[in-house]
Amino acid sequence: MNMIICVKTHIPRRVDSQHEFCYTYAMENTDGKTLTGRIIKGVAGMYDVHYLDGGHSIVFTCPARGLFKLHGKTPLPGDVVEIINVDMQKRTAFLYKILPRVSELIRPKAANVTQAVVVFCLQAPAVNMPVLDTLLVYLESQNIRPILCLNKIDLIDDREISASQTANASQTALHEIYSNTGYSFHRTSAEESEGIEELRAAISDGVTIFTGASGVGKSSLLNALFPGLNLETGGLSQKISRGKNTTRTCELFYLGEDAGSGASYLADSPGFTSLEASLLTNLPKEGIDTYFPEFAPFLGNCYYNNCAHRTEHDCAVKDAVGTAIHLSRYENYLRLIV
Ligand SMILES: Nc1nc2c(ncn2[C@@H]2O[C@H](COP(=O)(O)OP(=O)(O)O)[C@@H](O)[C@H]2O)c(=O)[nH]1
Ligand SMILES: [Mg+2]
Ligand SMILES: [Zn+2]
Repeated sequence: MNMIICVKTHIPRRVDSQHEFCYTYAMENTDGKTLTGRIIKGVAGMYDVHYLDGGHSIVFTCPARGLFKLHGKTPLPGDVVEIINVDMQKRTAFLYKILPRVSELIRPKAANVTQAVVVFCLQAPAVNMPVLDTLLVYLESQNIRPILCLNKIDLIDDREISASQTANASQTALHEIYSNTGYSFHRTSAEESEGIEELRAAISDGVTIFTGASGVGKSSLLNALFPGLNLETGGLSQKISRGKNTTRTCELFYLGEDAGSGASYLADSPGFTSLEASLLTNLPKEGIDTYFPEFAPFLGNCYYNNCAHRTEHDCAVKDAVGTAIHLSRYENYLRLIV
């Protein structure tokens, strides 16, 4: 029988906690096997770990309480983990090790998110451009690829669009604002099943999260994309889960495995109400300009090496505003640096 002497040597030399720790967690690794899976859900120290056994999905319920607290690390949905003491009958195991993270999101708390579908709409609620750009910068800073999704296009009245002159009021203008960012731009209606196939095709392997303000239709879109999910819509689930204090983490849904590529997972997220404030405090203070992809061709060409692209003369970024860089994006950049 193969004994795991847990991580005794790594923990602080406090006799009490060490004893308690080892009593609780120095378990026998009954079959000597370590499996690698992905955390899809975590509630109160218990984690659901998804494991693929030759294409067959198994979810193990794993305790981890104590282990990661001692190491100052909390397991998150999306974490790739090693589990031991695997009981195939009971579907239980023990969370043993968190593998290094590629990215970490704070809202909702999730690890290794590879791309984010950023959902917004023109009405009910109307998109807030500074908040949208703040979110995009935040995702860029976390190494998460944004995918833009304008939802509720069924509500857009064509006659109004042609009459409208303001950037916020027309989908064409919105598309234009992001045309040089390289972000893919989808138009959808969860209500009338428009653009759903195209959006589904954009969801690749890895962890894809749906984010955006409350009420834009994230859960509705996920239900339209994957009818088996049965997520609650209309803000109901948010209110309930907030009461239970579970809004800060999320649950991943396993979508399947593509031949040749890895497994893919989806995550819904509760709507944010004060996203701008919470993200701003977590934004890096430097290099904001590098998180605007359309600035990239101009960044080395300013007169000053440390140009903030504000009041400096001979600024290549400012020169590109109105052509390669949309004014709306530049203005929101300025908001973030002052
Ligand atoms: N007209 C219209 N309403 C939608 C669409 N998508 C979602 N909704 C409605 O918008 C409200 C919020 O949707 P929900 O999916 O809960 O938004 P979430 O908070 O982003 O998850 C619900 O009443 C939905 O029925 C859409 O494409 N068109
Ligand atoms: Mg929702
Ligand atoms: Zn400049």
